[in-house]
Amino acid sequence: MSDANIHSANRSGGDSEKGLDSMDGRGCVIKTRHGMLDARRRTVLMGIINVTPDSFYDGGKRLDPDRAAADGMSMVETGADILDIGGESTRPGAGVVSTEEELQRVLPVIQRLRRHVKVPISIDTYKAQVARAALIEGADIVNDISALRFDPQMALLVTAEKVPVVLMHMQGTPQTMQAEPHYKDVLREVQDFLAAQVRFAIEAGVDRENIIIDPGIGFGKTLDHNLTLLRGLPTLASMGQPLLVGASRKTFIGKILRLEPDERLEGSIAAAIAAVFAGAHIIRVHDVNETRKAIRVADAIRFGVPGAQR
Ligand code: 7PJ
Repeated sequence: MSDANIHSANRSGGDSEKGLDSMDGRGCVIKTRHGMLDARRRTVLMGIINVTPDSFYDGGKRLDPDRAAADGMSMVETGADILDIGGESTRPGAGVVSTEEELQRVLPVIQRLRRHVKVPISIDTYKAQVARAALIEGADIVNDISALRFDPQMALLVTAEKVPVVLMHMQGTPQTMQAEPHYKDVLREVQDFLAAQVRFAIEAGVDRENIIIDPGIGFGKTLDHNLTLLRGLPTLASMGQPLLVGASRKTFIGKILRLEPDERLEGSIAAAIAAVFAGAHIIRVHDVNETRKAIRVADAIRFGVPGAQR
């Protein structure tokens, strides 16, 4: 593996610097077919590319695969460590897309990106057939919002392919999830769900080090549920798996600020930084350039700047 493929801060730190680091290194390093993601001393940033007509923020912008791939390349130039490609909107109430349609949307984008970028690519799908085709075209990570529940073939696929998989919590389905989200203890229930799905994945043959967990901000959650989960991230980080958080431009930010998706950048950055300090390892965002700058400062506060004067 070449140095260019190692997405890490490459920095050695003494024990005295462990203060804000919730992890002892366990669950912080993810190996992919296109290099290693090392979140021990820097936050890993995932850029979102939705190839859909109806995603709530970037829907319709990237149906042209050349445009989608160009956007992905500029995300990498401005600091994306992973590109997450999705072909079906999972916004509340969105319609289901056929496998054929989803494939036609995502594959040309993955093919183009694979020729031009070295960073790992993740495929945002709960369909094993879509994930399989994406992996063949050079994708590296499966991002399954159903945490291996919607397609029984998915666990077999990620086991056979030995690729990292994101297990995300969701109450209900994208069609029903916002109807009446209900929990007795949202943090406890999300943690129990993720622990159960991690166990299920391991029993199916997935390596523990390939399992990334995600509380699924906005997926069957009220404003209060989302805030409780973000506040409770240290509990989820303590499960010992890499922790991914996606809050970018979501409705809960709109509810706090009374702003539409295109006006939620500052709120999204605040949520990203709060997640970073609460122990998230990977942050999934629409706005890579802006979020990367904020996270660089947050990471410098957490870990120091390599080579900085005392
Ligand atoms: C998430 C996702 C998330 C993971 C979406 C949106 C809705 N995958 N896919 N986590 N959200 N792992 O981008 O707002 O939070 S689609």
